[in-house]
Amino acid sequence: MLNIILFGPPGSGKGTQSEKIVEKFGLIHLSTGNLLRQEIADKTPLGLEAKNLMDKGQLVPDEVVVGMIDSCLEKHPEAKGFLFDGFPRTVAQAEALDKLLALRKTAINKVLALEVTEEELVKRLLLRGETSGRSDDTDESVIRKRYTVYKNETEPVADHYKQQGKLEVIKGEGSVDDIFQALSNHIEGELK
Ligand code: B4P
Repeated sequence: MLNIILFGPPGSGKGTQSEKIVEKFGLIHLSTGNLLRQEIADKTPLGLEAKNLMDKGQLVPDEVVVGMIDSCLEKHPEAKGFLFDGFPRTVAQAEALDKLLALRKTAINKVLALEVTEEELVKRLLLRGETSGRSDDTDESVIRKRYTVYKNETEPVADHYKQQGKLEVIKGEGSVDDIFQALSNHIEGELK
C-alpha cells in the first residue's frame, strides 16, 4: 500500500495537486475539506456545526474529522493506497491516523509539504473567492486567521513526521505542472 499526505498551508495547492496525483497513481483521494463541504451541502447536523467553524477560519473538532476518515478507510478495503489532503491538521489527528493505519497493518510512506509564502497564499485565496463561492475565501481577515491557525496547530504535524523520517519539503510556487513533476518524483521514489 502507498499512503501519502499532501501537506501545506491553506491555498498552497493541495486540492489542485491532489486531483493530478490520484489520477496518475490510482490512489483514493481523502480530502477532509471536501468531505466537510459535502456535509454542509447536504445540510446535515455535522455540516451545520462545521460551517459555523469554517466560516470563522477555525478547525472542526478532531473527533469529527478522525471519524470521517475512519469510515472512509473502512469503505475502501481493497485500495492500492490513499492520498490524504488537508488531514491531519493537528498532532492529535496525526496520532489518530497513525493508529488507524496500524490497525490495518499499514502506515504513512511520505509527507509531501508544499511551501508557499503568506502573501502568495492570501493572493491565491482571494482570487479563488471571486469565483468559488466559498465563504472562507472572500474575507481577508478570515484567510489570515486560517493561516494563523495553520502556524499554531497544523505546522507541528510536519515535525511529527520529520521525527519519523517521512517529511519532504517541496517549493509550492511556480507552475502547477512543475510542482506536480516534483511531487511525482518523490512518489515514484517510494514505488521503487
Ligand atoms: P481545505 O478544503 O483543506 O482548504 P484549503 O486548505 O483552503 O485548500 P487547498 O490548500 O486545498 O487549496 P488549493 O491550494 O488547491 O479546508 C477548508 C476548511 O475546512 C479549513 O479551514 C477547516 O475549517 C476545515 N477543515 C478541513 N480539514 C480539516 C481537518 N483535518 N481538521 C479540522 N478542520 C478541517 O487552492 C488554492 C488556490 O490556489 C486555487 O484557486 C488554485 O487554483 C490556486 N493555485 C494552486 N496551485 C497554484 C500555483 N502553483 N500557482 C498559482 N495558483 C495556484
